[in-house]
Amino acid sequence: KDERAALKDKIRRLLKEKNAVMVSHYYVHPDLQDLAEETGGIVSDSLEMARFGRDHSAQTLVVSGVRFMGETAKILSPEKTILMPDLDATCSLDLGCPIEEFSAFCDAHPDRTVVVYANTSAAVKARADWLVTSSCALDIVRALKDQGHKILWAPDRHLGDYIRRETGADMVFWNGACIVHDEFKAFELESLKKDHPNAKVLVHPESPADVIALADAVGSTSAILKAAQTLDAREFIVATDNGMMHKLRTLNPGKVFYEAPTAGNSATCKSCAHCPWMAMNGLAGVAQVLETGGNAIHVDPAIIPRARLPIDRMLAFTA
Ligand code: CIZ
Ligand code: SF4
Repeated sequence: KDERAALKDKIRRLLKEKNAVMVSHYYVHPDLQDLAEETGGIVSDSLEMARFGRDHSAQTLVVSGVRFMGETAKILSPEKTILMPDLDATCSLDLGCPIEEFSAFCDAHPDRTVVVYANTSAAVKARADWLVTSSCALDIVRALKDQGHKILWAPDRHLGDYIRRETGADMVFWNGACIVHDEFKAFELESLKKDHPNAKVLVHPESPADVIALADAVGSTSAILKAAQTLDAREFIVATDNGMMHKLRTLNPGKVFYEAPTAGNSATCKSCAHCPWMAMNGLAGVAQVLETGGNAIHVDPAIIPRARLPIDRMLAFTA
């Protein structure tokens, strides 16, 4: 406990000394979420993390999250130093969408507008027309459909198919999935609903379709936070990374939040619904990179302008 307090003090001091600011994702450890907010940074989803990093005056950003978030920050602010506690913190969606195969897939569908999720490499972004996150994907695809576009969607097939069902857009899909959300199970969720008949079910759309079908509210992390505050209920079952529980509980004292069941977490595993890459972020890593300047994100300068285009479109659309 003392060690944590000492690390937090050290980070507070180093942030000032280095003119740095921290941005943390909702899925990282509560210590990193609280410290980011307390020191003038934010805790948020990848869309708002990107916008905040771009607009903040600090010359150094510490990004607690996964690699694509650091890369997006670098693409938007190539002149800034972007540090991450662990450069091996990646994402199954990013890993499952290598640029060579993805580029060939795009070449095979030249008539389609390429829409990719934020959870992708800089090279994949540089091949895309639009970037989206789960908080703006529906609106952007709906607008493209209304303008007559046919869509090539990558990489999360559950989110893509959810958007297709909601918008009726003509879409072809890359076959990717999030290893966390893909594990939520509809059968077990129905039985948990029976145990808590008054609970409302909040689901992130990276989850399978039969889990989404049981939801009272479907949406991004920010939409889930909003639903927990506005829906008329005291109890909620939440199908997203359990890192979200911290914000849900602190913003809603008196409400009760249960984790939706995954293949393993009902009895045997307390932390199945948690991203192993998000979990690589910790206080010690933050302190270390601030002190040494290690783990700086590099993106090939040759692809930055092209990778920036779909991100700028998204940020302008959601402004
Ligand atoms: O599942 C993720 O990694 C999410 C929700 C990213 C994001 O857009 O914040
Ligand atoms: Fe990727 Fe899923 Fe982890 Fe998010 S929670 S970083 S989508 S693997």
